[in-house]
Amino acid sequence: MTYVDEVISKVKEEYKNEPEFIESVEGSLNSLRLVIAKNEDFYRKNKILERLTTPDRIIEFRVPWYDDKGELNINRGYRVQWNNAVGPYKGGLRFHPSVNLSIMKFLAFSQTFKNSLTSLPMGGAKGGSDFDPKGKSDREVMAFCQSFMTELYKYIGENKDIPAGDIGCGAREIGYMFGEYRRLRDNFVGTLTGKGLSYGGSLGRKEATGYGLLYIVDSMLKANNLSLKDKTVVVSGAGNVAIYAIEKAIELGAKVVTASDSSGYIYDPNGIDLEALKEIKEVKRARIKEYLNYHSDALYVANKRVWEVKGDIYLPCATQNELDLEDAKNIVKNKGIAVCEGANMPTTSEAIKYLLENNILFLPGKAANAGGVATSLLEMHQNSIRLMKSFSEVDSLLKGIMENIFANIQKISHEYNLGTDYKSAADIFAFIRLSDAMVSQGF
Ligand code: NDP
Ligand code: 2IT
Repeated sequence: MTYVDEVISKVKEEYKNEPEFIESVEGSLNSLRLVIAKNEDFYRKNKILERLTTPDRIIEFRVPWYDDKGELNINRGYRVQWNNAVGPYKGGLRFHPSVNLSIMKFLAFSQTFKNSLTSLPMGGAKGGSDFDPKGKSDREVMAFCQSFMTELYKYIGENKDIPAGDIGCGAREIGYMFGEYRRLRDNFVGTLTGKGLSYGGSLGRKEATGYGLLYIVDSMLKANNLSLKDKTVVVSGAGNVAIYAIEKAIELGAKVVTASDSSGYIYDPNGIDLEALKEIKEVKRARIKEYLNYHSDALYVANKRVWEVKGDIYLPCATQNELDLEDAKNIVKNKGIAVCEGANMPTTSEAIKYLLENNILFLPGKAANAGGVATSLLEMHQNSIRLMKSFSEVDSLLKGIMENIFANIQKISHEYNLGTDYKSAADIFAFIRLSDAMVSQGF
């Protein structure tokens, strides 16, 4: 049995009840076959794959908070600190009822690869809670966030572990957590990123994941003699990543025809009205169906996914496993050009295989959505030097980082003869850096 197969089967056996974690490990380790085969004895001797698939530590805690009816609620909180070989732990916090240990572990594991791929000094972590901010009052969200931080603050720090946002955790939640952290530490340091602009946040962080996605899509299309101009783009989600992906896609000359939430999707053949979408989602925190109040000629499709819509570029920006084999078949049938992941692991492994076999350009989330965490690093940098960069400075650094990620992926693709298998190339690049850092620092 090869070393890769050995470790995959151990992980599958040991963590049978953690399907998302297994899926992410299998996905990455399968990409590494060529690089491991070059020096299998060395990697085996240093137990590199065992080390990479085992988190440094998992912190799990109780989060009690009172709702507006005066009732006590108990949620589960997590922080999974995966690997800090290349820099302090870094990664977001997800607040969603589906959060469990398997999801936390898959996210922390892939964050470690993503952060390594940026070439920046950031290790990997993820955290969150099964708390659902949807439908809660501001006071309830604040009560939850304060309680969550009352426990989390013990384990984080500006040089140790720097959380940020993710699904269900935006500027409001980061603000409440930062306030509590500052109070508990009695110190003003940038231990969270995604902060508001009035208290240490970075210009451009809000836009960074979506903008970064489009910058790397643009690089990839150019490398394949294509461009975004006049392309039809199909986007899923209507949250932070989706909204700013739509904004930049429009700016780069494409037409975006969809947006969605967990209830259904909007199809607007005239192009999504971004201002309406921002008002519905960022201001009113309402359902996507409300878009019909702004554009009655758009179509609302309940309980279905956007992948049935004909387009050129498909950008899944909602959640994991939202694009499966059937969806991939639709995309191929509709002569799509590319699928690029704004979300983390939105495409199932069967769907990725089918897309690659059918020559659809595919960019994995760990490359395509790395602009968010990269700009978090720029926020940390600004906090450390007590200065604020302008929007255009941050944006041009972000663009450079995304172009550099794509250039590194291409270099590996050439070296390993991978053609346009950017997924394997991204994993290999991230792995080489991590492995080198771990071996150099001893066991
Ligand atoms: P938001 O909470 O802002 O938005 C999430 C969007 O996805 C909403 O439209 C939500 O709909 C939808 N969604 C969430 N869960 C589900 C589900 N189970 N089924 C269908 N739709 C769902 O999160 P973000 O935009 O920040 O995150 C989106 C994705 O991008 C996630 O995978 C995240 O991990 C990833 N990501 C985020 C980064 C960031 O900087 N924020 C950076 C890199 C990756 P509804 O409101 O109905 O739940
Ligand atoms: O998945 C991700 O990269 C994020 N949610 C952003 C993490 C961060 O630390 O900014």
